[in-house]
Amino acid sequence: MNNNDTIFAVSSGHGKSGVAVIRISGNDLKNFAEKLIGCTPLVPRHTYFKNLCDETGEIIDQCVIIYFAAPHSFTGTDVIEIHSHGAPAVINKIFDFLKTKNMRLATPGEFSRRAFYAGKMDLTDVDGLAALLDAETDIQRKSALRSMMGGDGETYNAWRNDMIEISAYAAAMLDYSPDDLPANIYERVIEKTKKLYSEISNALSRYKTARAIRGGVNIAIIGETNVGKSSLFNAILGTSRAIVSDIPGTTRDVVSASVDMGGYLVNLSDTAGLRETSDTVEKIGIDRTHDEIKNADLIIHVITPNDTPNNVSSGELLVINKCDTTNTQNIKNAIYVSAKNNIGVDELVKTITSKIREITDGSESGLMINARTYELLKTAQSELENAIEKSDGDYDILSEHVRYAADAIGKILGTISTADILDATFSQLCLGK
Ligand SMILES: Nc1nc2c(ncn2[C@@H]2O[C@H](COP(=O)(O)OP(=O)(O)O)[C@@H](O)[C@H]2O)c(=O)[nH]1
Ligand SMILES: [Mg+2]
Repeated sequence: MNNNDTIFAVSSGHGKSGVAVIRISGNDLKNFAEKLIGCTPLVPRHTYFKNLCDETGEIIDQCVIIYFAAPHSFTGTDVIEIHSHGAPAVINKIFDFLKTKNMRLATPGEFSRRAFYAGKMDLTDVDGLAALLDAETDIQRKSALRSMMGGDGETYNAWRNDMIEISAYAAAMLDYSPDDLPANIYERVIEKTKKLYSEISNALSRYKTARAIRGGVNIAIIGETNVGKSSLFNAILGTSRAIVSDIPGTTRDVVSASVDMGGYLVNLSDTAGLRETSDTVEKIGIDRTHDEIKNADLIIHVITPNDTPNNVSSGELLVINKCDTTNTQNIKNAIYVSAKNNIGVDELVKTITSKIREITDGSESGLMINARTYELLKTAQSELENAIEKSDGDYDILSEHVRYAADAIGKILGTISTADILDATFSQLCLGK
């Protein structure tokens, strides 16, 4: 990959569409843009409606063309955007034409990589962009957008600057004899380090919820056989995904589906009913149910009006199904529904949504932590802990550990980067980004 190459790709979606946006990035595209548009001098960021012609003068398509002069572009290089009709034949013809101009197809994420090198984005912005392109629900959109627009980068930069300051300050203390230093200076530096430690620990404790927003909240429907778990699963989804029958032990495997509940992406699972069984296959299903329970962020525990809620753990949402078979609704904190007759299901979905809101605790406004940033934050946290626990008045040790912590944050931002980190981050992105 050469940063001096002129690259191009379709930046809009793939497949047939009304309009396709083809983006070109290169070091000096002014002359090419002038020829393409047939106008000198060009006004950058101005839209030109033109017949786009190939080198023989044949019209390829009617297009809107925009020229962005460096550094005021997505990549920081010169950029041309061609808005053509979205037909594959048009796009292919434009690509063929561009290839004759010594340009090549971009690799996935290559435009963003250029933006990163030009200082237009840090790695947390790139993570945010990747998450935004994947966003399926409104909450995911918000959380990703915040990260992409630099909200996360700001927090990380502030932490890193504080760490560099503490480390440099501690190192400077070494040059003075203790008698020349103000009283309590060591304690004051430690206090600052502790504050950073607690802020990072706080962010880390939200990882599970941040992950739930990004990957979806795991919700499992559990209960004994025949209480109506599969019926409820179908009623929530509004489709007949799981098999419903009055034969106990019908559901033997976990059936999962993704559903948008109040803007949250939910991975809803219907499980095998919990009971003693000698059936080998059903036993495997019940083991899987137990795994599902472990993984769940929220459990919906279903019983019927004939059952007593003995085995319901705290934190589980108690649902009493088959409410059509009883006139009494006297169990507190339970939600009465009839999956079969679609009674109370909307209420249940509302309750689930507010539970999710409680679990995620407004995490969409916090740092968007992914697997990469999680590991590096853990490193920063443990280095700060070392600084607090192990320095014992020794400025050298204090300075060193806090500097390691600053390095970890630098890696999150990409200020300190290795080829591996960059490759992993940019490869999340698709072609044309
Ligand atoms: N009366 C009544 N029967 C229901 C209701 N929901 C489910 N059932 C019946 O209960 C039986 C077991 O349902 P199913 O969803 O397979 O239960 P699961 O074993 O817990 O998954 C089926 O015969 C359903 O038709 C309900 O709300 N009212
Ligand atoms: Mg079932």
